[in-house]
Amino acid sequence: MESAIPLLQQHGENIVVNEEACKHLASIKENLVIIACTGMYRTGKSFLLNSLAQVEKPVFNVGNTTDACTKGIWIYDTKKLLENGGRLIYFDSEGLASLDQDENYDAKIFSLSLLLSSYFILNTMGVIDEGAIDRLFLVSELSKRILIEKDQVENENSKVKDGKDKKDTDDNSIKLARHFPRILFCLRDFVLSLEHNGKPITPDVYLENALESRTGKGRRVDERNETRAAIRNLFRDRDCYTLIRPCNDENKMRQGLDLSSDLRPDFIQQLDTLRSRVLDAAPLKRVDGTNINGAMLVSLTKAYVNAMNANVLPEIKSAWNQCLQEVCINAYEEAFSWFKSILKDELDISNVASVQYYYQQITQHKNAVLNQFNVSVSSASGKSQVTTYRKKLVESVDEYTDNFLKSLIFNSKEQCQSLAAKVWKDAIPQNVHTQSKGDTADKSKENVVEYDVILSNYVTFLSNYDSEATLLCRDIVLIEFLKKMVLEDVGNKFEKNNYINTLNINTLNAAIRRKENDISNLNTSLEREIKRGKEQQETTKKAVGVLERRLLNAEEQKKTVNALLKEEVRKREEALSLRRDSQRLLSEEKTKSKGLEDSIRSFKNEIDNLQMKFVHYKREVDSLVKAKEDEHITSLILNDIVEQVVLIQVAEKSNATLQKVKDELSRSMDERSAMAIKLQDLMVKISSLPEIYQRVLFRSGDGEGVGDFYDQVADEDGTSMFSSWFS
Ligand SMILES: Nc1nc2c(ncn2[C@@H]2O[C@H](COP(=O)(O)OP(=O)(O)OP(=O)(O)O)[C@@H](O)[C@H]2O)c(=O)[nH]1
Ligand SMILES: [Mg+2]
Repeated sequence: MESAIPLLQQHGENIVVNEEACKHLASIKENLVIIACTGMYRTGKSFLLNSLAQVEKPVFNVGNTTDACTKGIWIYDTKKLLENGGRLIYFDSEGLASLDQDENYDAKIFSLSLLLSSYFILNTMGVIDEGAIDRLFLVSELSKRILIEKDQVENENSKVKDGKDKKDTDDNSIKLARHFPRILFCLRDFVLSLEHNGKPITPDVYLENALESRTGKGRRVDERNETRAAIRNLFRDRDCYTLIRPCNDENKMRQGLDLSSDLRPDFIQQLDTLRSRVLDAAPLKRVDGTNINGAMLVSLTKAYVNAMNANVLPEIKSAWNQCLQEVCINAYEEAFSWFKSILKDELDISNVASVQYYYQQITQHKNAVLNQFNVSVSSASGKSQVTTYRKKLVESVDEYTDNFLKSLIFNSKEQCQSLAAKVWKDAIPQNVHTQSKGDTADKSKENVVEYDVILSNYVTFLSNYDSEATLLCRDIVLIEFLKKMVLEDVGNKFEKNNYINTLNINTLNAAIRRKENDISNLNTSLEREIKRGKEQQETTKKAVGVLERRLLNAEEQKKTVNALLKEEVRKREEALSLRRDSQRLLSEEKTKSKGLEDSIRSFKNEIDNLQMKFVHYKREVDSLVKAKEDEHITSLILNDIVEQVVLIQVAEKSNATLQKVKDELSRSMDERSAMAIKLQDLMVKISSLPEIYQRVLFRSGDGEGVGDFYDQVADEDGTSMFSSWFS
């Protein structure tokens, strides 16, 4: 807000509330601190408020003529929040006792400033003398001009009759005081030193002194004392502050003071002090213990103004109740219209699939709307109006919810019904039967075919309908529709046309008979199939039995073959071992036999030589003996003989060795024969094996180059030897 705007203006006999100001105020959600300034006209009230508001450019008009400048009540929203959280708003009011206003109007403006503010600055010029008290006579009127509640009027009347007017007015003032704001007496152009009985006093003390009843008699004295008492009774929290003249230059004062350049430094200092005092002391605006926000202030203002315009006394409680009611109504309407808009925005026949889904959604929105209402009326929580309107909101929401659902159902039904009609028309050919012509047989054929066609058409209809129908009433409309249309359709097709029905029945009967024959044939062939199947089953069973037995045998055979295989492997290993032994023995025997034969041959030769020598020597000995008797020769011969004997002995010895070798050879031959017999047995056993084992037994590939056994034997010893062994 760049400048102050009028809140209340005089319009003829009435006071008018400015809607622009109301709109602005109603937008203020924060609690308010309202500082109002009132007092005699042309006493620098607007100037003071501009100074307090610390604005570069004056926001309240300041006049420099004798004509009253401010008319009605103006407001300026500083948009600042004080430490107590209140948004600071200044009220500037029209001066009292101006030439162009009557006492009644002044009283109304004065009363409204009081009733609407939380901090009330009463601006007066100079000291609080008798004249100043006279000028404040309106205060003494307040208790008669403002009611706390209606019953008070009746009480007032009865009490006046009882002669208790004075005392009861004071009592009423005391009650009224609870609803009145803190007051600051701002004494302008105050030049005197504050002293009492020669001692310096504070402005507050000065005020209290000034408000004390004066002694003396007479109507004027009583009236002033009455005003003093009214001030004391109505304003329990009182402050007083003095300000010097802002400027010594009369011309400047007359032309209007410039807040930035014309003011005396002392005045500026006093203003600063006053500002901080006021802002520290200014409380939140409260009524009946409740903080007031912008909308509530508007409501109260209107209530008071309406009462005044109706020439009835403004009634605080009634205005407050009205205010609460309006707050609740506004909160109710705001919340309810939000609820309605949410429903309209979020729920329609395209997304509400079922009533259950609808109520689930509603529950969420309902909680939100109640929450919103509670926040809006939080400042008035606990008041009966809040409870009433919360209940009303719940009822309205429920009613709207039900109606909204009804409208959804209605719309969904309409959509489904028109859709069903359209889709039916598209999917179900009309007047099929009436169009069909031809002989009975053809018609029967046609009608038999038509069952499938009809079924297919129905399926098409259902599919098309399901894909586009809104879920909420889809099924119910479909059922209703089908009830009507299918009966009608079927009626059209099968009842209304008796001829075709008969044809259909005949055709159907024929078809049924054909089908029965078919079924009978099918049964017969089925029985045959079953029988054949059973036989096949038996055969299969047997085959399975055989296979199982074969499998068992195979298993057994497998076991036997494995055992045989193991046995044959063992035998083969044994045979191989034997073969190696035999080979080794044969080799040894061969070597031995060769040696022996050589020895025998050499011994035979030696023996032959010896025998030849012996025969020779014997012949010589015989010839010697025969020839003769020479002892010497005989001796020599004897020596030779001895020598020959020795040789013979050697030969005999050789013969013995030869015999031994022969024996050895003979024994070796015996062993070889025994070995051959063993081998022969083995070969007999081997030859009794299946050929495959023989092949396995004698196959080469063991890494030692062992070939076929027979071949090996033949290779090493020749066939003659092998044959000799096995002969
Ligand atoms: N003597 C004196 N004059 C002042 C003071 N403050 C302002 N003025 C002058 O008083 C004249 C009136 O000032 P306003 O602020 O318009 O007075 P007002 O009380 O608002 O007048 P209305 O709205 O007509 O009642 C102006 O010329 C100011 O310059 C002051 O403290 N002392
Ligand atoms: Mg003014």
